[in-house]
Amino acid sequence: MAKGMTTERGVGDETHQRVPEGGPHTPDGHLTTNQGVRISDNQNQLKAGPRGPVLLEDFVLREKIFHFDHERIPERIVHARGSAAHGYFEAYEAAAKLSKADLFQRPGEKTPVFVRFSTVAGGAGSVDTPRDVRGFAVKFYTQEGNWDLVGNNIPVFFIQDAIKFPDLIHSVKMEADRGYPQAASAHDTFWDFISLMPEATHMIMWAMSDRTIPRSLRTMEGFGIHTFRLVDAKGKTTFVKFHWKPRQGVASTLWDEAVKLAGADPDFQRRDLFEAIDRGDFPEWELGVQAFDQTFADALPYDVLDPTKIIPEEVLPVTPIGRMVLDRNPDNFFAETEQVAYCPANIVPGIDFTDDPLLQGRLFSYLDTQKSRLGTANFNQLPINAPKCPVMNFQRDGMMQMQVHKGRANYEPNSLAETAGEDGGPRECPVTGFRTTQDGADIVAEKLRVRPESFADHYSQARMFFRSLDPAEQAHLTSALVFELSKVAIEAIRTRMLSNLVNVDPDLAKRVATGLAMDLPKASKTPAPVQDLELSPALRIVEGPRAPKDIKGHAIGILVADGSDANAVEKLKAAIKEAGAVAKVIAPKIGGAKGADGALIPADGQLAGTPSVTVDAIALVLSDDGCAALLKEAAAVQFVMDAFGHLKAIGASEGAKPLLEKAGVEPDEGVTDLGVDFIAAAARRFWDREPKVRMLA
Ligand code: HDE
Repeated sequence: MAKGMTTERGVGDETHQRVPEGGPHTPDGHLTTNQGVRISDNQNQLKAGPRGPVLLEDFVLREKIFHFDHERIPERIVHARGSAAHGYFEAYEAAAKLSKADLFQRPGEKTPVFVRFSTVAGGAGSVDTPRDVRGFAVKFYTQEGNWDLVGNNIPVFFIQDAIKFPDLIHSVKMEADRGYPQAASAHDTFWDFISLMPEATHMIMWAMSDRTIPRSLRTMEGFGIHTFRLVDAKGKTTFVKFHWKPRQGVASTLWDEAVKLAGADPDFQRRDLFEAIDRGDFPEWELGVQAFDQTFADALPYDVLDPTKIIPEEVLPVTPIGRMVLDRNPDNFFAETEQVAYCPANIVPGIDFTDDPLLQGRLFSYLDTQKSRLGTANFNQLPINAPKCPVMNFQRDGMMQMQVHKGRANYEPNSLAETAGEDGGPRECPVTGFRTTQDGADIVAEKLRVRPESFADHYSQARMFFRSLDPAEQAHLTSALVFELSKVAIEAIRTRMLSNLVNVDPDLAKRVATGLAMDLPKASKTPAPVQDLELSPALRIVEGPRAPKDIKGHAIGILVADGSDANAVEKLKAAIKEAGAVAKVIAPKIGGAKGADGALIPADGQLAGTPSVTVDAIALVLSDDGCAALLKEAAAVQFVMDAFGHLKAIGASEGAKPLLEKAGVEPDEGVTDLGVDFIAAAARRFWDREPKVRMLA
């Protein structure tokens, strides 16, 4: 049978599993059933007469409909909505000093990866831009097995103990009786739970900050959250916290923009990632670690096993140990993005766990959930999950077994297998096989259901986070709390939440109370005194150390209409391209606009379907007449009004001035002509403008 035929499947041999573009092919181009029988007619069912009943014997119809009926699998209980890409990881020299993991040993060598970004609360078909934590899961296909670093875009978590996870997720998902809201934390049950769980307070500060409304999946940091261990060749272990730092910079949207994006393009972030990779603008992250030992950990005022705490970068800098580039889109969303199965328990020699009680619970959950989602213990044989190194054991059979294991011996030790050595084989490898580190294992303890005293401080880092932010971000966070709590119908929940916020920062609590038109209650009881920790400016996005430095990777919308200067459009497009950004010409009609010289200016998007929330800055290239026509088009006025309100750069031709005026644009640094100033301005947002356009809490 020829290679590439759909009926020939073998695990680990990708050429057999890829169905060619354009659909399945037999060598002579005929469709077949799944049994390989050629299909004579794929348009009509088998009927008794041209207008007669359908015959049960139509196996072609029955097989096709049966398969279709079963095309969906259960969605993930959390992180159902995701977008993914292939790429590679390259270690730097620093990595091998910390860990003997094979992928860290040869700087510059490429290890394949598959990365899936996700929202947490919404279903698989929900929008891309709700206020939500984003998953950041990386599968490294190393030569010594798969390593999954299953992280988030926020470095802390809501809870300290895995036993609380089902409660947390039940509270944030659609309410049990009414089935809404979808993909939103702004409702009673979430805030009821949170207000009763002070340990969530630090995470709530992050969740209400601009981190949970990222502009792009490409402009997010990623974090492993838990403290892990790296193990070197001598067996020495080092504690580490993993960080992914985007080369694209860290950037978020404004809340109003995120809300409008949900309507304008529910797939905004999925599309953004796909298109960037498609055009060769490969997103890149640096992997870094905060590495430390037990003495360092003991000196900290919080416990490194507590996943609600960070180690500020000012206290312990991040050491870069490698970089990751995403350079290939999935060929098939279902086969890859949907069927990929991550698991924090997938580690390789050179990496090990700690006793973080949240991590320990996760080590159980993921394997278990894959069985229910993918239906069989053999999910590891799916191409996207299969290691790219040899797999050999005597696990056998099970639903959807893809391998045809030969021979009599399915036990170890045995002397009958073809590969068996003298002592019966294949056998374990005591030297190079994975061995759990003994570090930290010298504890003899009672069996207890308790929270350690060292996990008791729930507010100090929440305070540090809030106070470290830029004032604009503080205002966004405060307004987000007002927005969310305004959706909470039960007043007692709002009051309880305000009591907790007083512990974080009395001023923050007061601003939220004012925004809700409620009295400020007394602070809730704290199990540990709240400390004033050193602030950490590294936590800022706005004017922070990782804000995007240029317009590389940004999208710039150029609004044109009949009568626009085609030369000016061309010049602008060239300058945008030269700067590494993408120009999108937007016109009232998708067929384009007629330029002043009569030639067609082709359009990439139609005005009503391409509002300014879909781009990072706008340029208006309009003639007097073109502008006059657009003054009567609400979508054009809104286009400009939103760009101004979302603090974006606006470049305008002379003729476009009346549109600026109608949209309420006031002159500032971000409002320019179409020259070089515009390209420079398009790199950033104009935070000083915000108080003019929005009343924040
Ligand atoms: Fe997950 N989580 N999680 N989680 N998680 C899942 O596994 C779970 C937690 C994270 O793109 C599930 O395959 C428990 C923290 C990501 O496919 C499930 C606890 C962090 C993804 C599960 C946590 C994460 C998941 C659902 C508390 C950041 C998506 C589907 C102990 C470090 C991976 C699945 C993808 C997915 C359980 C907490 C990240 C049910 C029990 C903390 C990025 O197994």
